[in-house]
Amino acid sequence: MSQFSNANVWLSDLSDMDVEGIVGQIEKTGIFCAQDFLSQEDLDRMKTFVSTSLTRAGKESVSLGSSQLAGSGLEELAEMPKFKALFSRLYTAALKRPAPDVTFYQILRCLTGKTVANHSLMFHYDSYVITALLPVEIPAVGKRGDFLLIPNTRTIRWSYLRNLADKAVIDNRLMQGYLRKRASSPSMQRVSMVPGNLYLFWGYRTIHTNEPVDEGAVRATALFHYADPHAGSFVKRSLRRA
Ligand SMILES: O=C(O)CCC(=O)C(=O)O
Ligand SMILES: [Fe+2]
Repeated sequence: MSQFSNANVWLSDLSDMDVEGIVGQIEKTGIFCAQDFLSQEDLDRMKTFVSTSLTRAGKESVSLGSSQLAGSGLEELAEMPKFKALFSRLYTAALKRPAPDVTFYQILRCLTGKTVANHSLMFHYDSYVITALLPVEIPAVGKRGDFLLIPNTRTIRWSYLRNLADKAVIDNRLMQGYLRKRASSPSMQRVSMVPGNLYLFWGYRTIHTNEPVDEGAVRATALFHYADPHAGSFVKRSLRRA
């Protein structure tokens, strides 16, 4: 079977009404799930890639960027015109603005070993408007590393300093402690992700994180982040340089 056969069919059939429907669902429930986005073949190739990467990393957690994904299939997905178009279509439908060029801030996060805790329960807002999460491997037993979210708690800030202020509110011990306590309460939305499904949410607007997994287990997720509202910000550039 050809690569990304399921994804191709789903993306080809997606009408503008469907895209509006996805936007509506993310606004209302915080997250949209496209089931079986990957075929078993696509998943197997990615799983093999994860396992090789973890062996290379000494069986500890590792995050790989776009330049390190050759052979995984994820770099091919990121270049697929129909996949890229999904993001610009969602952007325009949601923000009623022309969409910027689609280039992804892409990562493959592989969590395992003693380092799992360092990469779990770190609540944050992403720097990008749209986040797509593609679980490749999720433990079948023990702690599954559920995805936790409090959806759409802020609007897109067109001011970079306002964005930094929001981030500062979340990124401190007191708030992280509060959110961790809330993690087990019903007020926190929880998604037990299924490998091969594609999950879409407003990463910039949503407080989110993942729960840990057991040391001996593997949790691997591919992330596609799109559209930094502050890409052209003079303040951002100035601060980076400082
Ligand atoms: O792996 C996950 O479930 C979420 C990761 C995430 O939010 C991120 O890398 O920005
Ligand atoms: Fe994130």
